[in-house]
Amino acid sequence: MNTFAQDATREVNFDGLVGPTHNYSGLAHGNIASASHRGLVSNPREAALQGLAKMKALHDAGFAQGVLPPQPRPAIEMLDRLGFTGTPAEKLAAAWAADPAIVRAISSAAAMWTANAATITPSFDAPDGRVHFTAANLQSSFHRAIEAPTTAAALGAIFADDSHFAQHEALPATPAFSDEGAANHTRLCAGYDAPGVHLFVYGRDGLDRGDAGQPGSKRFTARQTREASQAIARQHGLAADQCVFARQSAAAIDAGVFHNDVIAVGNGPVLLYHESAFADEAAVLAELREKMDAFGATLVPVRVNSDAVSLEDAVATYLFNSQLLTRADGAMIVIVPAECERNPAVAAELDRIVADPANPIAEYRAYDVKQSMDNGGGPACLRLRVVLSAAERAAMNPGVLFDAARHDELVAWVERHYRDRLTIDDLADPALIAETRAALDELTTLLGLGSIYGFQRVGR
Ligand code: SUG
Repeated sequence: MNTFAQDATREVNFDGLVGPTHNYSGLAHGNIASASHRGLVSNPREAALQGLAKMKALHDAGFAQGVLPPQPRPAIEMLDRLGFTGTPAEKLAAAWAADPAIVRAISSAAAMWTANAATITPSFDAPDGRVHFTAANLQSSFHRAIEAPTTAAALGAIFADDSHFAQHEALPATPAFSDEGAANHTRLCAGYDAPGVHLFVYGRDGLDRGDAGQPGSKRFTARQTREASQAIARQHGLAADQCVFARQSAAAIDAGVFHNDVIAVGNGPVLLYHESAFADEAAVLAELREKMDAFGATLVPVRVNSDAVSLEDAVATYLFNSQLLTRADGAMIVIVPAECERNPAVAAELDRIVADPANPIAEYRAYDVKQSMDNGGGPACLRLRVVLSAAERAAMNPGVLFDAARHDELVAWVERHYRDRLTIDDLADPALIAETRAALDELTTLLGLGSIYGFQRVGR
């Protein structure tokens, strides 16, 4: 089936629009790029335009593209909860005086990485025939834990029709149920409108069983727990024969693989992965094969060996944080960060993969998303995949679907509102509050979303 046909079930990639406070605060645990770029001067305007250029290129190539709005930052509502009082500017000043780390966290534009926004099960696989969404609690860091309520509000406004869409509450925001969304979830299938096997990848056990919970890792605590992945599968009504729960390798986590999408990517029946991705590679492949076979699908593993691309190079170039997409002719294209082309070993491996007739990957294309990359976010981090039938696309809010006109409007909006330079000290500037609120207020009208932000409802 031509997956580009208007009546076809399609994968829509919803990219996060980079917010006006994009900065390098070095906030993210286990994320080497974030730590090593801490304190760099950011360029929010360039970051947003790089993201929009990628969206436009993929839209122009015929892929279905959507956009998700940024979150209001600085998050003044969070300062209320932390006991700061007064006007928004007074609260910001008091928080900065008390502890600049609070202001850095509540100013982060990290919601741009929408692969972490939620986990989604397409209607084809759900027993009630609806698309299921669970906003991720992102509880492993303060700057991201504050995303979940606004993410849920945005998804609720976009996928509001409950005859087609089911919204679940985020999991309890506690280490036992630590959930980082679709970055640790891959649906493997013969086609978007064929049954899928759901690969959930986790790094540690959450509930105490008297053992280590994360055997082997010495450097970083894993973000996703097995219990969180299992709870999401239950919420969405997935049965045991539809799921594979796989543990990440300790070596990968310690090398900076804080989400599985830094070391593996899947699309259709293809799983492109590094040999160090999983604690037990053979067992994961065997279980995937068996469960896919039962649904009439054949797994196509594309393994990248360590002697071709080291774990270090994989993390530094984000080779696996790429978008693997099905073209109109059924072959696949992989959208990689520009950093991959500049690394000879990675470029050679990409050449080998696209030349190999044993897999359907026929082409790769590189995009420059450096502003995001320097915080550990590649092309795949920037997008949330939602498989939607034609009826579901018709039932969703059309304002967030991307086309040439939407692109031009968003570029003009960015150019009107965004700064081209932001330092950490600039985050104390009270002018940012009014600037970002004015921008986001205009954006929700532009995208037809209504009042999804707290400040629009209570004017704080
Ligand atoms: O959670 N970085 C994000 C990057 C998320 C990437 N997403 C996926 N792999 N799907 C994170 O580590 C950095 C923010 C800062 O340091 O200012 C940050 O949050």
